[in-house]
Order: sequence, then structure tokens, then C-alpha cells
Amino acid sequence: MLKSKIQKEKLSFLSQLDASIISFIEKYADLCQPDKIFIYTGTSEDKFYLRQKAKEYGEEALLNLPKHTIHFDGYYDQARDKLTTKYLVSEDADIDTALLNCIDKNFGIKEIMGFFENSMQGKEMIVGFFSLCPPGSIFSIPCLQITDSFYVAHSEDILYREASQQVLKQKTTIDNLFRFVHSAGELENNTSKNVDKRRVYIDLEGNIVYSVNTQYAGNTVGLKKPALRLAINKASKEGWLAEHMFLMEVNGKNGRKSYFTGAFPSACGKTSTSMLKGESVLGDDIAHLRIKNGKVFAANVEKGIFGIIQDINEKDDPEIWRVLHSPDEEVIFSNVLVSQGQPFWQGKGNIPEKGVNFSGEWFLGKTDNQGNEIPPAHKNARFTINIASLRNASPLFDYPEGVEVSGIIYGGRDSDTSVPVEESFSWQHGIITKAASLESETTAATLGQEGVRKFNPMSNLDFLSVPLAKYIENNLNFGSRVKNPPRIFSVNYFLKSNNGKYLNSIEDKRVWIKWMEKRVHNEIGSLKSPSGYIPEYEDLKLLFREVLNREYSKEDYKKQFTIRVKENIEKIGRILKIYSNEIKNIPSVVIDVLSQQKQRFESLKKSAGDYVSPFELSKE
Ligand code: OXD
Ligand code: MN
Repeated sequence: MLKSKIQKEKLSFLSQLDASIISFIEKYADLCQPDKIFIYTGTSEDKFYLRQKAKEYGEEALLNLPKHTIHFDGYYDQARDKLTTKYLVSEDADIDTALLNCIDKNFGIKEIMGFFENSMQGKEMIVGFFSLCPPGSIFSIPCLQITDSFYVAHSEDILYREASQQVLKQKTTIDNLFRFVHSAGELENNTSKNVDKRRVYIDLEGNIVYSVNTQYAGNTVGLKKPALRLAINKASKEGWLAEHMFLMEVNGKNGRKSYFTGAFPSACGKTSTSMLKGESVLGDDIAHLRIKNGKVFAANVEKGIFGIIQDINEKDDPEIWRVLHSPDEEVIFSNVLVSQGQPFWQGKGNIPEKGVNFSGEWFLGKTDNQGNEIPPAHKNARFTINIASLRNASPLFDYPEGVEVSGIIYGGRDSDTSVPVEESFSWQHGIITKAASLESETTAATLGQEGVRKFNPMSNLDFLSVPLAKYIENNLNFGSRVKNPPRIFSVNYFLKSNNGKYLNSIEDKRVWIKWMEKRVHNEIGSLKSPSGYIPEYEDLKLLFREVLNREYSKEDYKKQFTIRVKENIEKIGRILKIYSNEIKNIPSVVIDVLSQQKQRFESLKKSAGDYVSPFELSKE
């Protein structure tokens, strides 16, 4: 059956694949009934074909610049759908389902196979092999993607390393592949019509993720968030970490280079931190961390960026801006406004009053069925680019061996509690009080209400595939296996004053990163707060001048680094409540370390009150 649908040139490639892989492809070809099957092997002809078909089928359209295209997702298919993303769990499976959104496996499989049945009639099925992390190293995990969307395959080709030759060379069998099966389902105006039947179902035992009746990349591009869930489960069994983290290179004195990872919930400054002026980026979203020779190394899972475009501007994001305006660099814009062949997004400036957007023909004041005004571009509109297009890409972004990690940064949207930057006392203290205690206000990257404070440990809660207690234990154990684990920091870019104004400017993060860089090299002192080490005024004053050429006043320092004792006690109360009452089997050290921190805040409250100036703290 396959032979009759596959292009002749690919038959020899296909015949070299392990029989188990061929039967997997056959199974879905049989079920989905595509008219044709396109085997993608990464040749220049194949690359051309992917891009050509994405346009021919109307999933993408050319913009004015030659390598730029626009893709629209359906009006109600603009973000990750947490509600219908579920783990398939059979009654006798050895899977602890605490906190996970689950569905009975037999029921779920039957339901989703029903949606796949004949879903590719009149379409082409694309089959491709890609790798999480660069191929050919301990970090790499080979993957198989089956999809009927050329946009999904095109995105995957920008975002991940093609791996068909690796799969042949290593005689990979189906059991060694992470597998992703996707169908956009029935289409209307080139977008998934039946979003009420949108499903993302995850089979941890089989390492397979199925998604159907959706096109939004966070639900469909298998190697992105679907693979993160499979990777967390695999990492948990094998003793490494799969994290929702950027990876960046920070420049220090005399050409010194240090590597930091950072975990932030979606749309909380993760991409912009990884791209800070003066530093270099290796990846902006997902990193795998492993221990090698007694040290922690990390590799970027991706080779591209699927970034939020809202508020990207020439001043704050010059390099992304350049790529988004360059005729030589490939870009897929999604869910922006298009007018006269040009893309527009909120925060770009001078948005036209009409054009085409994710609602079709758009004009200022247009409302949807519920009477809500439709913005020109969706808040979660995106750009998809190659990291290699960026001049600030680190030369090591594609290095198979990964880079040694000196520091890990946790950040979230926190308007009233933590200081702009702080180092934890130890790995254990950092994992418990910063990573596992992270809270953040919700954003447009997921469907649902925005601005609600949510518990989001390690910024990875959306993707956890093992119980939270086990995941925290894995993190604690990971650091305890190395002599000098990376330092753990927290940052908060969203701190506000009483009148609701942000206390920091966008570029202050360039100073915080330099402070962290000096800390990991033991070059700078600190003050001891109940929750960690914070910068001293004199050091920041010098850094502000050096990095931003700006005077930094004692007054600003005091406002930003005042210890908000009251809010911190409240926060620990919220977190303790969750860990004591809601999460089973939590290691007792989590409760102990949180309680000790609470006591430190309470004794500070007794001696100094609810708000304590940093000038009152003692040196480390
Ligand atoms: C992303 C997300 O797209 O986390 O990175 O939603
Ligand atoms: Mn993300």
C-alpha cells in the first residue's frame, strides 16, 4: 500500500528503515487514508517541496519579502489547549497520575483513532525524522513525525535538526523513537474546522503523542511541547532533567564565557532574556540537562525559535527585528495582521486599520460572535525563525556535547513579592524555594483567563508527566550528584510599586545577568535576606554605569530591593499549603526548608516590620 502512495525516489530510503518503523507508518497511512505520502529526508528538493506545498495548500501565503510567509490558525485555535491535552492511562499501568490530566486509555485511543479515520483523504501525509538536541550525542533523542500539515512540517524543519540519516545509521527501531501523529482534521478556510473535537493525547508507555483537529504549533509540532512531556518522563527514569528553559552564553571579563539556563512561564521574558544585548543565545525554550564528568551540561533541544511577536520592537529586540525584516532570512509569521503583503503586530507601531488576520478580513472595531472586539493581531501571534539567522547566536548552539551550566534562573510574573534578582543559599534551597515555589500570573500563551496568579513549579507544570513530588525529588537528587552544582537564582521583571507602575525598566535585566555572572565566579559580595543573597548597592551602581551607562540611585535600589516581608510570608503560606495538603509523597525536606524560610521572615518581621530596606540587611 505504501509503495503506491510514496514518491519512487524515496522507496530505497524507506526499504532501509527498520520493519517496525515501516509498519508504524503503514498503520497510520491505512487509518488516515492520505492520497499521497511524502517522506521528508532533508534534501534541498525536499525542503523546497515542503515550503511549496505549504503555499499550494493555502496553509501559508507569501508576504512581500521572499522568504517570509504568513500562517493563520483558526479563531479558536490560537494557543495551547490544556483542557483537552490528556495522558492515556490504562487501569493497570504503572503510572502515578497525581496532578495529571488523564483519560482512560482504551476510551481515549478509541476516540482519537475515530478522529484520525480517513482524516487525510484528499491530503498528503508527511513523514519526517527529527532529533531533539543535536544528533550524534548523549543528548539526542530521535523522533518520528507524521502529519498532514505542511505548515507543521515546515515549522518542524526550521525548529529541529533533521535526522533521517541518523535513524538509518543507528538502525533505530520504532521503540527508540518518540512518535508524533497529527492531523489538522477537516479544514475550513485552511484552518481546522472541528476545534470542539481538538485532542492532544499522550501515551507515555508507547512514547507517542497524538493530536487532531488543531494546527496551533504548541499542540501540533511534536518535537515542541508534546516531546517535552515524553522527555520529562524519560529523564525521570534515566536521571537527567528535561526543562522549560532557555540556554544562553554570558560574557564576563577577559573574554570569559559562562552558560546559564532559565525557566520562565510562557510570555514572561524568557526569549528576551536569552537574547540580551551583549550576550549570545543558544536556545529560548527547552533544554536538556545531563551530568557528564561530574558537571552539569545542557544542550538546546531546538535549532529555531517559535517566539511571541507582540511588543517586538527595534529598540528592545534589534536582532529579532532585523531578522523579521530581512529578505535573506526565513520567517513564518503566524496570526499577525497582514496588510499589503506586510506583517503587523501589537507593539510594532502604526498598525493599519484594515487587513487580513486570524478572523479573516479585519477592520478596526470588528467584533466576534460574543461581541468582543477583535485585535489586529493575536496576543499570542508568533514568529518562527532559525537560530542561525541571528547574529547573536552562540557558535555553540549546535554543539552536540552541550555546554557546562554555571547558573539556573527562575522567573515569573510577580507584581508584589520577590526582589528583581536574588541567589539562593544552595542547590537544595534554590530548587525548593525558587524553582518549586514559582508562581506567575497567567498569559495569552494558553487558552483561558489572563493575569491570575498561578502556582507553576519550575515553569514546567503544564508539561509534567510524572507526579510533582517525584519531579522535585529528581531535581534535588540531580544537583546532589555533583560537587559544585550550578548556582540557582530568581529574577522578577514585573515588580510594581503601590501605584501599579513597574519598578524596573526593560533593560535592567542586562545588569542582573552581569551580577549573576560575577556571583558564579565568586567575584562579588552580597547581602543576606531571609530568602537568599541580594546585590549590594555599590556593586549595582557600578554595573548600571558599565552596562547601561546610567546612574542608579539609592532611591531606586531601595524601592526595588526592599524586602516585602508580608507578601513573602503570605507566599510561603500559599506554597506550604499546597505542598502539605495537596501533593502526596512530597519529600519532607521541602516542608522543612520552606518552614525555615518562613521563620526567617517572621523573625525579620518582629525586628524590622513588614517592609525592610536592603540597607538594613547584613553582608553575606
Ligand atoms: C511556548 C509556550 O510556545 O511555552 O514556548 O507556550
Ligand atoms: Mn515555552
